[in-house]
Amino acid sequence: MSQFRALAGVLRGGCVGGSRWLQACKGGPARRWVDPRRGCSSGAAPVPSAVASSSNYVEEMYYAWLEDHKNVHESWDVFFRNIQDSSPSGEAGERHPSALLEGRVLSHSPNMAQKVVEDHLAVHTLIRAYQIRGHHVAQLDPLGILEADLDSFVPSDLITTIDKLGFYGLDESDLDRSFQLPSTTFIGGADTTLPLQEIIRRLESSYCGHIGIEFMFINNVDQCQWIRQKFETPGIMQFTNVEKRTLLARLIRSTRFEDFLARKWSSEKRFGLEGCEVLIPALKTMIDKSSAAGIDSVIMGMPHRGRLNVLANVIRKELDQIFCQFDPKLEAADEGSGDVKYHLGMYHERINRETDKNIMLSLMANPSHLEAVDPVVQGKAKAEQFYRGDTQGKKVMSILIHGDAAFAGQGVVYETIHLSELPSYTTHGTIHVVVNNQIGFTTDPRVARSSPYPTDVARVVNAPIFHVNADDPEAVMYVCRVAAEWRATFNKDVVIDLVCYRRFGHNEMDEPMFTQPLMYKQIRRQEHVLKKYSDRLIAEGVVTLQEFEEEVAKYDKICEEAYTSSKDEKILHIRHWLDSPWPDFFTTEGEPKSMSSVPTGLDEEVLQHIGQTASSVPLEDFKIHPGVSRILRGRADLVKNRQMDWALGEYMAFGSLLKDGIHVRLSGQDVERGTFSHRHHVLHDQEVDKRICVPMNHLWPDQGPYTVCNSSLSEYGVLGFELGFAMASPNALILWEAQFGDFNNTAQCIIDQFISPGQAKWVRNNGIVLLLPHGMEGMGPEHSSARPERFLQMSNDDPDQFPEFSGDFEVQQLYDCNWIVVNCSTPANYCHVLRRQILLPFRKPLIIFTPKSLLRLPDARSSFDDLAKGTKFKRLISDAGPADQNSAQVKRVIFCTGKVYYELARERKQQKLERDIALIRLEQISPFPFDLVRKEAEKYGNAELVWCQEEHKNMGYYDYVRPRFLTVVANRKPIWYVGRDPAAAPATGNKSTHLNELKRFMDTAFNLSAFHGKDL
Ligand SMILES: Cc1ncc(C[n+]2csc(CCOP(=O)(O)OP(=O)(O)O)c2C)c(N)n1
Ligand SMILES: [Mg+2]
Repeated sequence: MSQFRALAGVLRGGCVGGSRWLQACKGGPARRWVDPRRGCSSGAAPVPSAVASSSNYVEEMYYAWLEDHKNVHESWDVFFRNIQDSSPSGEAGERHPSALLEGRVLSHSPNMAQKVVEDHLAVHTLIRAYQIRGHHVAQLDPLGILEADLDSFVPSDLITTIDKLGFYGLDESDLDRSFQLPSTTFIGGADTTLPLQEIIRRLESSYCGHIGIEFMFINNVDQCQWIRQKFETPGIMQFTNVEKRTLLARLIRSTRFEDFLARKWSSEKRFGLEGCEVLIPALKTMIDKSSAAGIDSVIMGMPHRGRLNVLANVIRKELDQIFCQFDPKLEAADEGSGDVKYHLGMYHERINRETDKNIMLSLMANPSHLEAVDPVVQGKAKAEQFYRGDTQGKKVMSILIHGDAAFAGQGVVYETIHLSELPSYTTHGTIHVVVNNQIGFTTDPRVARSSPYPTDVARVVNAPIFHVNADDPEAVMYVCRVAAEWRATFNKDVVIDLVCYRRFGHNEMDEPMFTQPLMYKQIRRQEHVLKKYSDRLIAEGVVTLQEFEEEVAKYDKICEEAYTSSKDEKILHIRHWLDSPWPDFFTTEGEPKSMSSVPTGLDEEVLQHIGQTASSVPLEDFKIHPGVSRILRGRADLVKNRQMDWALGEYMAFGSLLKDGIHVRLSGQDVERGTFSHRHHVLHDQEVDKRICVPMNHLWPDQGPYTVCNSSLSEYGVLGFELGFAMASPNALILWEAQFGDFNNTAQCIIDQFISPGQAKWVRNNGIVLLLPHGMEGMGPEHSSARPERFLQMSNDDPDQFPEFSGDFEVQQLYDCNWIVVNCSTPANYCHVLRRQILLPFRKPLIIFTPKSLLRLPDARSSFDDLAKGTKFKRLISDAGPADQNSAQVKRVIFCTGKVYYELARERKQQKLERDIALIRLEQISPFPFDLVRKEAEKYGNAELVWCQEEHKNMGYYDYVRPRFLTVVANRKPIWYVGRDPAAAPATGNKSTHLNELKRFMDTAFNLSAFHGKDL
């Protein structure tokens, strides 16, 4: 608003008033007009409506114009030309100024001038209308029967018929009149004026042909101009014969690959690309252009449709490796359960033929869950950029391919797109390609989305959207070229909407006529794009029929030969489909380099150094908040006493890993400070806006980098992102923290589909760490439980089998599990488990239930001794009190995990039962420490075994630990349950109920006759 006012003031005071302006300008340079494309003239005014009504002014302008047409602004030039052209015969050729003015201008000038100005404004508005709404009438549907924007309505400001000119107060007679083109269009090329007819023709061709562009919502004027220039400049969409032949060759490969699969495996699901064969040349064009711009690594994510074709013809996976996937008899060579062929990933380095440069292409493995892979791809791309120092995305980029229904319907698309501009999450521009076959399984778009296009979600980040008719391969290549240039120029997301069709059913077994009869009647009539394009190139003389047929035969032969050699394949190597190999981390066979447990203790001086940094402000003249100052002083006191709280324990873990050059990245909502205000990893100068200090990055000169970043308020997107980040390198500790543990369920898909089964499906390790604040503290149904039961239920260790391991039990067990679930009760053990995560010779996801009240509980502190050299992570913490000394007399052993230990310990002390009851903490819940639990059970051979948890009986750990305890004691003893009753909600909303529940189960825990006479 204020800017607008300031501008208005300048205009009022400026030389815009009639003859005053002319006089002032007369003394100026002879030519004061600037190229309208670059903006407004500083000293000249185009036809201003109010001014134009002044006959004096017009007269003066007219004389100036007669002297030399270039004396006046181009708009006045057009104006006088129009008047001359529309003068009665005789006058037109008459050069006597006063006669013309008297006859045509002076008597009519107010009306005439007004009309000319209005017409010009109308034409400007018309141009803008095409730029904004032209895409609504673009011919995007190859079938010619559907509306890509789900609306047959034609905007009234587009000139689809001559009578529509009336909308602007124009009519047919105006078609030959020339109009000045505004600076916001490039349709004129070198011409600054064009006849109306030509203006409309060019607008129609730029905006209403096979390409529909949505970009006028972009707030940045330069970016809008850039797009206008790319699509409006006459003749810009031309291709050389060589380019056309390359395009044809790629289309042949794409089409014939699908044909080949269909011929050989007619009844196999493969989710063919038929109807969008152009996707392959489209991706290749983007990659060519990006390679030319300096990109040498492209990370891609895509759903089922056309995936095998992308693997074959874009990534260039060996065809025999793809074909052998169809052999049902092949046995898998690797551990794990594997995945179906259209979910597997791939990683391949090759030479880009167009640029002769090396390029790494990887397609991430993904689950069936549509769009779930999007944030994972972004995280992986970000990590590669980070480790390569590619701070602007000039070397590494991501491409995401989507289905139309999924892109519109899945919320994770929004969550991912919303990361695109955030400093710690941006990948500096993603090219999104939507395979818009105008159907999702059996569902029509009109009932699948409320937005006009499936791509509207991308508008929120000002990404331009290029809709294109997929049956026009050259139009598709053009938008791909522009998209790649856009990404290279602006480092922002861009969307290509390939409007196509699906030639067959959802998969090859499906009958689409059940649900889309008319659409499929049309599809059956639809000529194949390869046929259409080859006919066209043959007609143009770009290729001969013989050349075309030879190219087809050549590729068919390649497929046949690969098919033959695929039959020699005896074993299926899932390892060959790895999307993120870590070559130096494993042996050449992909095995861990050692299998022994790792000491995770630290030197005293390291602990002291980290402790001091954690309690100080490493920058000069940096004023922190007094509250933070108090926290740092508290830390300093702890360090002086060789003690640590939770935050210090975390500091010790991160700091010591950084010392070894490990990258540590902690991401999640409000992680910088910590939801519970305990962490304070980022200090804020109280006097200088946005000045921050991350002490963790000031520990050692050659330390690894520490990244701590508050994320967007998303779990699905951000956890997926961090999982992808953790894929890039084994030498990084990547942690995602939920604000409260239960919020992990909005990221359930990432947990269920990637984290739990990732290695089993795709033979890839991942060491992501989830920090899930958990604990029943009377905070209500939410904010209490991180749902341990869900994680434990997915743990793959056998409850009924006592494992017989040779070698190092702890490490072997970790190696065999799908993930590690811990609930540490001390800061030292938390530090150990984080360090173990990196020091292990393999990577497993680590789920940590983290405390809330324990963050500050004095009893829950650790001594530096607990982290001293030679110490290690304790999977189980034995009782070290009187019970331990008289184990045979102990009547009850209570096993527990996490915070409830402190409540039990307090109560036991109060009731003076320390000799009778042993308290044992399970710190690593899964994989279950069978060996250590057995030792404890044997040690307290005369005692009852109790499992105590604060969670409700149908939640928490009970269902997981119970069968394992029974396996340990060979079913000879019961394991009694103490805890809250079963419930539907994870916790009560009522504080007093919460306390009553606590009291009740504490009473049971310490009532030594509670289970007497009870049946098992
Ligand atoms: C999250 C999720 N929900 C449901 C499905 C089941 N499903 C598989 S494909 C599909 C239709 C997808 O349509 P679209 O995104 O347009 O892709 P197309 O198959 O048309 O290429 C559905 C609903 C799924 N795979 N993932
Ligand atoms: Mg679809």
